[in-house]
Amino acid sequence: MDHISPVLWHFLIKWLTNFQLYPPEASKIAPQMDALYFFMVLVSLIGMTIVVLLLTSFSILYSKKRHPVAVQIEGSTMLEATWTIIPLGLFLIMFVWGALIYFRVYTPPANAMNIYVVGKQWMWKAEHPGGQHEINALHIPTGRPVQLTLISQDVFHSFSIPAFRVKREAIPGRYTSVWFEATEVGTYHLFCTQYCGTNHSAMIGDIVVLSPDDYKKWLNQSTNGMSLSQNGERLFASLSCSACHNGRPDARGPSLAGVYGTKLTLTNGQTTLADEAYLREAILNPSEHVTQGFSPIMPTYQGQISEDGVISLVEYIKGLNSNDRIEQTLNTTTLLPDGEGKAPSAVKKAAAGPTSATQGMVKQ
Ligand code: HEC
Ligand SMILES: [Cu+2]
Repeated sequence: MDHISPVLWHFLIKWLTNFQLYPPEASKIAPQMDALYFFMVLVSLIGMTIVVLLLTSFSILYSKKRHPVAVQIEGSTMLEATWTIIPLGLFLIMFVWGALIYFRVYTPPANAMNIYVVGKQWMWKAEHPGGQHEINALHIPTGRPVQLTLISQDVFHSFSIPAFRVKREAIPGRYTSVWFEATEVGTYHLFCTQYCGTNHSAMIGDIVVLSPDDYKKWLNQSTNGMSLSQNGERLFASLSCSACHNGRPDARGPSLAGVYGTKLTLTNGQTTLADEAYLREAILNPSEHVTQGFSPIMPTYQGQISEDGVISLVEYIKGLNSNDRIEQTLNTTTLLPDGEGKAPSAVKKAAAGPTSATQGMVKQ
């Protein structure tokens, strides 16, 4: 082919061989999402067919040749009611159907495993509870609901996995979440679907779905010896959170044991659920929501802890179920819990810090 530009030709071949009308359905929600989508396409097609048929037949039936003199027809309640009520019914079906799917996608089941995802120009960083980090990739098992808690470190990004039919904004300063359950082992595309600057199109990655056994293997291979909550415990001590949150009766701050998942009453009378998002807010903007019975003495940690550090602290606080646990942190400021059975080697790592910290920040 010499008449056609080689670039265009190459593109055409590539497009023809890779053309997929739909990405594979690789999550539990995908077939449900597609059913609604096909329903909407079908309704549109039927609507379009009716309009085109009427248009053509009327322009033939009522042409000037057949009807030289125009006749004015004034209103038909029956006709107008029909073309109002039928589409209204169809749109309401789409609305209710869509809303049901929406609530499903954005309400993670209680038994979902949680993975944190931090978006930044221009990459995705995933953090597993066990401390495994990955960049522009996410390993997950099949057959288990996975919840992602997303946040951005700079601008708006959007985390999209077409094969799972899910997509969720990663917003600076706020946790958002989405969940899915992968059904098919394989590797799928991850895209950022919110224009976020020069290299937006390179903000892509692989979602690697493994069988539960392979996933366990992967977790063991990729561990750096310190889980998120262990790292959080280290930060809790090094940032002196423990000076006020020591769990003792005369402590200046409230005990954080068991606080996760409870309803807190604030000084302004509002109640709020202490979820991940609230814990994050409480650390970064403590004066915005002061817990009843306490004075607003907690300093803000805005700018001193990276999002990764906050995630570790949140995971540590989530896991605190008794004051004894906090006492342990106080007693073993540099030591990690011995129950985990890997004290000596992990301690060294803890002291060195798993990631290089930004200048001026505490190592996290
Ligand atoms: C100077 C003492 C002080 C220090 C240091 C301090 N806090 Fe607090 N913290 C408080 C007080 C007092 C409150 C309750 C009033 C409020 O909500 O601001 C509080 C509230 C909280 C809450 C909300 C939970 C609740 O029951 O109200 C969280 C979470 C929290 N602190 C985490 C931390 C973390 C993590 C650190 C270290 C990075 C830290 N705090 C350091 C005094 C402190
Ligand atoms: Cu982006």
